[in-house]
Amino acid sequence: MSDVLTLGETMVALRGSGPLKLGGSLDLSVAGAESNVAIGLSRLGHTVRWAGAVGDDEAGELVLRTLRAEGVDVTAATRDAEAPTGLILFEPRLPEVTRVHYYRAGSAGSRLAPDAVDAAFAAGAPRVLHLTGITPALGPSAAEACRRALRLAREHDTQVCLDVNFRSRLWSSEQAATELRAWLPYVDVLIASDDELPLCLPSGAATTPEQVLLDEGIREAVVKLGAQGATVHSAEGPLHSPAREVRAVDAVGAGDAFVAGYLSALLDGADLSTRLDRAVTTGAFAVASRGDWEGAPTRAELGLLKAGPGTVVR
Ligand code: KDG
Repeated sequence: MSDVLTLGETMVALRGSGPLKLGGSLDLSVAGAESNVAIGLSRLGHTVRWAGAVGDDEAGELVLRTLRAEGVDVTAATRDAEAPTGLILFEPRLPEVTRVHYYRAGSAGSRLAPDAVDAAFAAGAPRVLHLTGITPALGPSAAEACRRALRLAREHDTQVCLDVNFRSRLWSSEQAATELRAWLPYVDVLIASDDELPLCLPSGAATTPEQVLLDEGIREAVVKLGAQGATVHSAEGPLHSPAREVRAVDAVGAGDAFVAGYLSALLDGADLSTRLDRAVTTGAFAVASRGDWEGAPTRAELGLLKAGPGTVVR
């Protein structure tokens, strides 16, 4: 049994250093919101299974080797001989603005089959299932795989964490709202940025968004506020944590790192304040490092953020 099961698309990632149309060199890695969370959790000492699909190609091999090297269990991952591994290009266009280009329509990840989820649960039900709103946007099969995972989680008493992660390039806000609202009865921990919250709410809700979510049965509604930190809403009321101050290098992957920190402390049995504290800490590591997941801290490194500028650790 793993602590966490997650599923979604992981792509080959190419990162430029300036405008893509000018050419130049690109760094090769992998990226995917759910596998970013999986790596973050694995570095913090948790057992994680990733059940995505990759093509039967060298790009898929890169994805699987990378996840294996990071200690993520990929035994439930599938290879699709009929479709390629997806590709994502990152174009840092301004110091604070990165453009993303997807080449993932019809990819193996978008064709993830519900059977793969059965196989992942058959190997042992996890304590936590982590899903994002990206996977159901990829195609009907991937959406059905998520719905299957939600039903299996309920059958096995597995807690469910959903990170809304709205991607306007993949679907409309109406499509996202219809799908994700239907998921809410299965969700224990909902994580969203403040601008994503309305996607999860019935229209015309009379009270605060967070209260509506709690009334819907969400146990913890965690709202990411970027540089302002994050607030968790629960039956105990709201609890806020400011963001950790770091020199921002690359915000891509910060939300996933935040989720990894939050779930890590939840798995440790820590209270809400500790969950939030670890989440803003791991989020800050991601902001301070280039790449989707490369800067994720190990448990021993969590304290490094307290070291002052210019510190050399010998
Ligand atoms: O959170 C970072 C990821 O979103 C990104 O690297 C790739 O999963 C991705 C997506 O769909 O945008």
